[in-house]
Amino acid sequence: MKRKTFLRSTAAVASVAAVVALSACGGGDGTDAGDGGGGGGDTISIGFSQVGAESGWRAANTKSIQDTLTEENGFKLSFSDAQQKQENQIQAIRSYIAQGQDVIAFSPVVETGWDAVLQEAQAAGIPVILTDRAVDTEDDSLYESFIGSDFVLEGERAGNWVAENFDGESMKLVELQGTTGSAPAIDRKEGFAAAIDGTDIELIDSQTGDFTRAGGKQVMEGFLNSHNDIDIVFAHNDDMGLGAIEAIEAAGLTPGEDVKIVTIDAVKDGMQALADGKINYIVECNPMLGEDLAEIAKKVVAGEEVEKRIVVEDAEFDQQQAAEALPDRLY
Ligand code: GYE
Repeated sequence: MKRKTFLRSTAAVASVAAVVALSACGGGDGTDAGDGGGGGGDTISIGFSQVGAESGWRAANTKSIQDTLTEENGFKLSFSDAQQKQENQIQAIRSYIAQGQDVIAFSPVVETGWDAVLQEAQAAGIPVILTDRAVDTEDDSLYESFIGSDFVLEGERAGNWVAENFDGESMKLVELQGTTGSAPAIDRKEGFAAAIDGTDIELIDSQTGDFTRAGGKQVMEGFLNSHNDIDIVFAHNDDMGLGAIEAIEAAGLTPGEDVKIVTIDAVKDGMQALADGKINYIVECNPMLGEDLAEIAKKVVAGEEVEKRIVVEDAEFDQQQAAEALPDRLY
């Protein structure tokens, strides 16, 4: 299986959207596509299929996209929420194709199973931009650009923090995974495992909490019932970590002390829990992708070259740094 080649392709790859001009006449009745469907105005019609509303990160990401792809900025945005279901995303993308949108953008809930619908968009001459999460495909001509964080690196940074602080103490660790089959769940798991490899930190259990607070709480309750010696939780996002805090407190333990917690995202609620001492460390995942998406969409429609992979920079925070960063935190 060929996967993740994009992570290695650092060079800017020419991706001239020569077919874009044709897309206007491409498909469907164009009824819902504003003037992007060949009306000749400067407005770019863009259909965006969001994963869902599963987390604080997702809410911030949706806000960034809706606040940036505005009419004042030259866009007519059609936005849909797939409720974490791939079939809903495929359906949304098909309707954007039928409407003759100028550009289609989406954040794929899982990595595999996109080739057919992406080929349909390509056949209709509609360029596709990926935000946040990657697809697993052999044919990277099916999308123009992928804008998002390096999730393997995020997992590695979380694992490095654990290794640096607890190697030599025979700690037992449980993992709350994100949505099964999603790029961030696969990559964060991989990066983290590589970072703690060779240490005496032992991964004793690992299950999905689907990136939600309720999922994190429920899975953590199960972990606490079946293991009485959990020292550390690695949660693939803040929301699951926040759910785990509730389960840990309900079990009469002190999160951040009896059970250490490291998460990824650094959204406000997570940062507050970190500043309050209930989480020990957070690796950031920046959700503010709207501006990059707007810029790439404009370039693609203008037939300019765009970078195939745009890696978003992330920070990381300990408790002290979280307390300092919180007052100015945007998300
Ligand atoms: O970390 C999580 C969200 O794809 C990076 O999805 C995103 C992840 C994020 O539900 O909170």
